[in-house]
Amino acid sequence: MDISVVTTHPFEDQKPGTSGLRKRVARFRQPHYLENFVQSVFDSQPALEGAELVLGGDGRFHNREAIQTILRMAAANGVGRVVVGRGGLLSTPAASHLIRSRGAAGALILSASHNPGGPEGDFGIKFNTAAGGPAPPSVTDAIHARSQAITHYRILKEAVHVDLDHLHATALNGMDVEVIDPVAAYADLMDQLFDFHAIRELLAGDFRLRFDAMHAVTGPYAEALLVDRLGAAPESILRAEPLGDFGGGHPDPNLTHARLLREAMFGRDAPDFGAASDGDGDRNMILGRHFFVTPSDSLAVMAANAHHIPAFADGLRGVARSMPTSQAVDTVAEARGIPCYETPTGWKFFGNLLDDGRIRLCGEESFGTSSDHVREKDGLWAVLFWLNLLAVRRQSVETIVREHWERFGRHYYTRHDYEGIRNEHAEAVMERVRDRLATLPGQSLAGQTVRAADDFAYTDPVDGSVAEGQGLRVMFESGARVVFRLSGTGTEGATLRLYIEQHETAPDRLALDAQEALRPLIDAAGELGNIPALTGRERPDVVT
Ligand code: VG1
Ligand code: CO
Repeated sequence: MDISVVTTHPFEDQKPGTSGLRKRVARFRQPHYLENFVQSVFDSQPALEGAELVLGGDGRFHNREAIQTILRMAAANGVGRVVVGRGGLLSTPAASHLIRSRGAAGALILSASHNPGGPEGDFGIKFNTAAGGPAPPSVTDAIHARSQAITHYRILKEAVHVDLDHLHATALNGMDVEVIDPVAAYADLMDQLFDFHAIRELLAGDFRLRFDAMHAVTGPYAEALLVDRLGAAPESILRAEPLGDFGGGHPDPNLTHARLLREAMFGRDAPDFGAASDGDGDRNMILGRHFFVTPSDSLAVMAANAHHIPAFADGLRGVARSMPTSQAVDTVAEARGIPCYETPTGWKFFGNLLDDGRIRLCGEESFGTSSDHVREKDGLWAVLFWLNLLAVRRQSVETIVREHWERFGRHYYTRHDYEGIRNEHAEAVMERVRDRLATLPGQSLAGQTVRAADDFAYTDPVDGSVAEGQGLRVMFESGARVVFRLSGTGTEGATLRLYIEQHETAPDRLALDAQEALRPLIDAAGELGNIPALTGRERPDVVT
């Protein structure tokens, strides 16, 4: 089959963000746009030649077309074999597992995660390395540099169409293509990590659960695991069918976007346990009956209860959290005498710590938790962790969390997002706060004394690489914190994130409403950033 060498020109906007390259679908469908980025991956990653590449996506609009294009390009670039999930589907954690278990050289995962889909929505692509995790900054920088100098890309001349809907093996210009079950290997891995027998017993009783797949990729995974292997009632899974536009919603598991689930869990006759995942299956939201578990608390509860889970029989060694995540897990780590690392936002920063065996559990405030079983955050893994814990402790989600607070204190936590504001407005807020960092220590804000304030920079303890400009931190003597950060996953304007936390140990102050408990700090942060005046927004768009 003939190969075309197509002449092209760089697109100036191909710099990957927090997690891959995300743009509007229309941008991605522009001639050469996807091709340029994919060729930049092949050009900057010579290890893919002759090797195996894992390929799949979250099923959003344009997923299948992009897969056909990438297959033709992989064949024209000398890739040895491509393993594709049936239907073009692979959750992000399942792709990570396939890389590691098959010894593949990397993966291309087509997803814009929690961003909306459909023809008017977003599309995305991320490259994971042979270690299984998201490409670190050194790799994304190399891909980006290549995209800015690209002149040609290689693709099979003929518009061959590989059947993605049946399990089979075929060849494309000498390259092997294998269409595999996207779920089986991942489900087997879960079976090794958790006590499925105990969970089956729990679900065989009067325990009821709801899982909201949000019409994204986790539907087939949840059905295989929760229903087929663990015996949950089929109607436990909401919105199980992956749809190109996610049924019109944001596949973002929080109380705003997972409204159906929220109503079920806070309504009459609510189930015992509720959970949701996002577009590509790496996020999780955990709920009990009439009870919401913040992601930061979920991570801390996991750290405190890991010994109940078979996978952690040998202990945790260490844990890590992204900088804006609450310090609830630090408190547990301290009590257990294990290290707790603080990394910048984005899963790629956990990779070295996991590979080096320094940590076995990590998480982010943005509904992401996972362990060393893969190199990605993992939504269904978190759900199974909680189910395993509930099966062992035989207490409600609420009781487990309240007992945790009694023991370790409660880290009141909230994140306020100002979405789609003008770039210059977001920058103005950041600059104003940055300008004040040096003079903040010793000052009093909201009746509390500032201990330190900085622009967070991280030196990776394994390879010494440095990441700067990772968010502005204001830290108080009480341990409270206020963090300002700009999102790196949006596709339109800027999103300003304000993260606020405060530790509370007084027994009579553990059951307050988080927004109320944090009100003085929220107001002080708004003033410090002069947010209403500089952005024209009186209140945030999303509060979690
Ligand atoms: C957000 C979250 C971050 C997460 C990232 C990717 O990034 O804050 O914690 O790792 O999304 O998650 P940002 O830059 O918008 O704050 V996912 O589920 O989109 O792969
Ligand atoms: Co995601």
